[in-house]
Amino acid sequence: MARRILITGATSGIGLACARVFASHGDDLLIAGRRTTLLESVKVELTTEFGVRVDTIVLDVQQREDVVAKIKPAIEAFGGVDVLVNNAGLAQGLDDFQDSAVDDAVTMIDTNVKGLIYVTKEVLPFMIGQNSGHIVNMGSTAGIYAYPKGAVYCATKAAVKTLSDGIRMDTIATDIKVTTIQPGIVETDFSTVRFHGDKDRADSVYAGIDAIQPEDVADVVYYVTNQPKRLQISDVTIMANQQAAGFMVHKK
Ligand code: NDP
Ligand code: 8X3
Repeated sequence: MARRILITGATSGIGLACARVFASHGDDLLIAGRRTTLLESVKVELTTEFGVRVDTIVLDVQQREDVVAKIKPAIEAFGGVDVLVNNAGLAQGLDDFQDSAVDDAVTMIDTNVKGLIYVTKEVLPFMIGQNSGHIVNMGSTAGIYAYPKGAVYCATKAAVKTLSDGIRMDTIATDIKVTTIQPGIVETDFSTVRFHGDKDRADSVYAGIDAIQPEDVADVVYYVTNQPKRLQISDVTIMANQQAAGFMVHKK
């Protein structure tokens, strides 16, 4: 039976790959992101290719009132939700903390931490009401191993892991599952966004590394959401073969 999957940040990278893998298995999708045109093109692609239902929410997860106004009606129209993939997120800048922009820090905290909280608070009542559901939060190896010039981004991803663990505890009396996915270096638009559009600098991050591809992460997300009811995968860390810790990579 088709499940109902809500994915934030489904317009590119890991979120888009997740949308594709769920749709390819016949699941229906409620996809969110800020870029309206991309959301619509993903909808057309997935409905045409896989015949699944795809609803869209134009949403900036930083905007609390917007999240509150849009998520609940969208889920009601969609008929409920079985899986939430809290994937929307970003890094801004790569600078020594003392030189970093406070505005960048605010954007990362508002998106990666507060946005995740706003969305989850709107979705959880549906899951609690049906006593089932799975929340998959996109953490990072950056949340395990801090690295130089990434203090705030790493802190936001450590917060994602801690939020997952806390929500898992608080919903222990329900059949809801909570998983943190902690990927290492994944080749997406992530670094272009981090460097404010500097594509050459972004490309240099992935040069000499056979980086993880977004589809690799999506396959893991799909896997963790397809386990028996008795089994809950609490967290998964995924690294490139040339990676041994956060920013510790061996370039060839
Ligand atoms: P991308 O830049 O390709 O994708 C980021 C997605 O997040 C986009 O769909 C974007 O959509 C969405 N997004 C960003 N800000 C907002 C916002 N305020 N409101 C709603 N959606 C938002 O990067 P990735 O796919 O790599 O990143 C996805 C997640 O994976 C992030 O949480 C990131 O931290 C995490 N991650 C990435 C790794 C990597 O190496 N790439 C490794 C580990 C974790 P739109 O712009 O349309 O709003
Ligand atoms: C993204 C991975 O190592 O660039 O979370 O921070 S890293």
